[in-house]
Amino acid sequence: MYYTWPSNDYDQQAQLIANRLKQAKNIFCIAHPFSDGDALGSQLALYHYCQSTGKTCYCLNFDPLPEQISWLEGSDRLVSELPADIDFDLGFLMETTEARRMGDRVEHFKRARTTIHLDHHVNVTGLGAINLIDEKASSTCDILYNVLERTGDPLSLACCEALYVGIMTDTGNFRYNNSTPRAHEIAAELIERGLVVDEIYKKVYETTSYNRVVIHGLAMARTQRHCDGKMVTSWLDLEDFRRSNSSEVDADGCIRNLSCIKGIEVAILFKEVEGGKVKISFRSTGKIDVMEISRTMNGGGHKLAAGAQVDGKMDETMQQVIAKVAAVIGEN
Ligand SMILES: [Mn+2]
Repeated sequence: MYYTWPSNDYDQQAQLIANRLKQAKNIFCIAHPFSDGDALGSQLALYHYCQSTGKTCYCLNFDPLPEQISWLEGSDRLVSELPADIDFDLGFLMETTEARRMGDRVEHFKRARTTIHLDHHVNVTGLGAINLIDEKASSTCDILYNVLERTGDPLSLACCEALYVGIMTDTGNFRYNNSTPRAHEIAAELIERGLVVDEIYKKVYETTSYNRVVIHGLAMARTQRHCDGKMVTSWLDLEDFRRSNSSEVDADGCIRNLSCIKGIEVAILFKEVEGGKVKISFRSTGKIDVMEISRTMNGGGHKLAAGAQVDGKMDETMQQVIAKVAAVIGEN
């Protein structure tokens, strides 16, 4: 289903945006806070397209970039302010489901004479004068490629690389079910333009830090089984983070490793945080609704991935939560 405006015809709409882009001189773009590969990829792809066609493009971005994508060419040219003396022909809003998530950023969007919103999430309200929102698209970079292709202009290697990283990261390196035939087609077209995919893969997925490996190792070594192997748990306390000189961000992905264990229904990771609190992450393989469980602790999320933060000591919290989840598993 496409949600587009003014036309509901995808081709027409993509061509309209391509034409506007070709005519424009001064452009800027915004994406959601705390960039992922698709948010940064779509911003930088637009930036590189503008660079090679003699246009000015400002990429507004206010947050630190994750290491996995910060190597992308142009990452050092992001700005946190738009120059006051430029009249912007076009402002792009990308990879953003709702204005609320943008905070003050949405104010910037109003600076452009024409606003364009590109996105692939479900239930998105188009916030632009022109919107191209395709729920079936693998990523925003997928949609942006369809627009850039229609300009007829050649795409630079840096532009192709940014688009590829967006599609690659949003599809989990072409493993998730949004790895559509079109996503593969676009990847093929980008590769034909000269991308070196194994180098990109290495930078995105096989580059990590020492601290990250150490903190993951600690969590993995403490993995425990409960309920005949239907539940697995592990934990990290503040002392672990201090000793390994790592931060909570370094522990990202631990829970995914736990949830890959064959035969489990629920994986839980407990992390001690400052202020006498414990953060709890839940993953379900399908049978158990972990959002329901996390809601009983004032947390949230969705059926297969949820989290909560509670006051309390690690030992007691773990005992209580494990008992609660064991009861849910027993009922199912
Ligand atoms: Mn995306």
